[in-house]
Amino acid sequence: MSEIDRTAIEADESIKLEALKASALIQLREVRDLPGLEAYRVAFLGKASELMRLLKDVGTLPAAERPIRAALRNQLKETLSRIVEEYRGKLEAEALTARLSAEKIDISAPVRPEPLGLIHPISRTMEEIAAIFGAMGFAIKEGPDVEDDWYAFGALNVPGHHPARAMMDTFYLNANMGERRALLRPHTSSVQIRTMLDWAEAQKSSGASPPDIRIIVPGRTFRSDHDATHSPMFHQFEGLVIGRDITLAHLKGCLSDFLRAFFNVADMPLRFRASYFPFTEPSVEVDIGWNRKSAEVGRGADWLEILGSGMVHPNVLANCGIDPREYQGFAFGVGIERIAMLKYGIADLRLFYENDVRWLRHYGFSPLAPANLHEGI
Ligand code: 2NL
Repeated sequence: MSEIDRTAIEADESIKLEALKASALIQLREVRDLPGLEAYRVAFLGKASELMRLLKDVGTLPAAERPIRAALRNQLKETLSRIVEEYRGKLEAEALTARLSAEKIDISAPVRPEPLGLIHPISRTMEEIAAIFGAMGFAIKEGPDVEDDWYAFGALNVPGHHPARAMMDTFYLNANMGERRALLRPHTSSVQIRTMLDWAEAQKSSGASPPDIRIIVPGRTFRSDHDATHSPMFHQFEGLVIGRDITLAHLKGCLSDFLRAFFNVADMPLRFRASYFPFTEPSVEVDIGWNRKSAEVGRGADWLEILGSGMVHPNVLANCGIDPREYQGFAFGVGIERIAMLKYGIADLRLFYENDVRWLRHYGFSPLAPANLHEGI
C-alpha cells in the first residue's frame, strides 16, 4: 500500500472518530456525580456503544485497512477510558471531602453514657473468699460441673444406700463416663478428690513429699431441690488441707479467721458442734452468733449454722492413694448464697438468678473496687 493510500484511510477514520470524541467530550461536561459517570461510561464505552460497535466491525473490513482503522479505534477507546477513570478519581475525592466536612465530630458534645455492668453478689462473695483464703496461703482450684458417681460419692465414702445418691436428690445424666454413671456434681468435693489423687501420684513418682495440699474450690453445684430456700443450681466452696501434722486445731483456727474476716466481726461468737458426714471423722458444724429478729450477724443471743467441716475420713484418704497413718487433714463446705444473703441482707434466694436489672443495680458491686484485704472485707 502506498503512503498516499495509508494517509487517506487514516484521514477518513480520524474524521469519523473525531466526531465521536468531540461528542463524548461535550457530554462529559454534563456529568456531575458518580452515578452519572457510570451512565456516561456505559453510553460511550459499554457493549452497546458506537465505539464498541466500530471495534467489533474491524473484522469485516478489507484486510489492508484493518490494522490502520483498528489502531485508531483502540487508541480512542484507551483515551476515553483514561478520561473516565481520571474523572472518577476526581468525583470520588470530591465526595469524600463533602462527607468529611458533613460528618465533622462535635468534640464539645457531652459523652453518651455507657451502661457500666456491676459484679454479681455471688461473684463478689467468691472474690472475697479467694482474697481471705489466698492470704492464708490457699490456692484456688476449679473442676468440671459434670462428674461421675465415683468422684462425687464413691471416693467420698458415701455408701450406696445414702439418700444423697438417690435420684430424688441428684441429677443423673442419661450417659456414662467409662463404666460409671454421669451426673451434675452435688458438691465440689470431686475437685479435692482429683487433687489428692494427683498429689499421691506425684509423691509416688518423685519419692519426695510434695508440699501440703491447701486449696479452696468454689463453683456451681446441683441438687434436685426447688423452693424458697433451695435452688436446683447453687454455689458452694469447699476447702481442703492435707499434711503430716494437720489437726482439728488448724480447722478451728482457719475457719475462725475466715468467718471473722468475711463478716468483719473481730470477736465473732463461734460454736463448734459435733456432727456427722460420711467423708469426715470427727465432723464439726460451725455456728455463728446472730440476732434472729434483726438478722444482724456477730451480736445477739441466737446461733446460726453456717458451715460443715471435719477431719478427712481415713477411708477418703486411702481411696485417693494417701496413707492415713502418715497424713491427715481437714475439709469444709460452705454455701455461697447463704453467706452472701447474710452479709448483704438479701432476703430471697431466688432473686440471685432472675437477672432483674433493678435488683442487680441495687446489690451489684463496682468492678473498679474488687475485693481485697487491704481495704478490709
Ligand atoms: C456442708 C458440709 C462438708 C466436706 C464438706 C470434704 C471433701 C473431701 C473430703 C472430706 Cl474431698 N470432706 N468436704 C467436709 C465436711 C463438710 O460440707 O454442709 N456443706 C454446705
